[in-house]
Amino acid sequence: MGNNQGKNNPKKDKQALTEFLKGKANLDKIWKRFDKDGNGFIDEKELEDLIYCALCFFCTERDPDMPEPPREQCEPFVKKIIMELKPTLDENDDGVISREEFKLFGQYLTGEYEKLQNEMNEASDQKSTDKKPMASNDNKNAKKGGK
Ligand SMILES: [Ca+2]
Ligand SMILES: [Ca+2]
Repeated sequence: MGNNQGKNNPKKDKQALTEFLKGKANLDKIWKRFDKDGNGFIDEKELEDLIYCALCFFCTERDPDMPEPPREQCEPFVKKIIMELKPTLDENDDGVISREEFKLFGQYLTGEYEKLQNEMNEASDQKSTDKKPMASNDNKNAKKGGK
C-alpha cells in the first residue's frame, strides 16, 4: 500500500492535532495521521510522536512566542505521560492502542485543552481586574464618541 510519502511531516502532525482540538476535524484525522504505518494500531513509538506533538501544541498555545521545545528536552515528560496514560488507554493490555481505545485519548486531549483554556481565561481575567478595577462600572465614561 504505497510508501510513507508525506507521513513523516511534523508540521502536518501538529496541524491535524490543532484542527482536532479546535473542533475543525474529528478524531479520525489524528488517528490516520499518527498511525504512521497504517496497521490499525498506535504502538509505543507512534504514541510518543503523538504525545510530543501534543506537548508542543500546548506549549505554543499557552505562549505563542515560545519556540517549540526540542524533542530531547521533552522526552522525560513524554515518557511520564505515557506511563500515566497507558494503563487507562490500553484497556486490553496488549501494548498498543486500538482505534476503539483511541477514543479515550481523544477525550483526554480535549479535557487537557479545556483545562488550558480555563487557566488562560483566569489569568487574563486577573490581569484585567488588576489593571482597571472599576472598568466594568464605568459605562458612562467609557463612551468613546467619534473616531
Ligand atoms: Ca501503527
Ligand atoms: Ca490495546
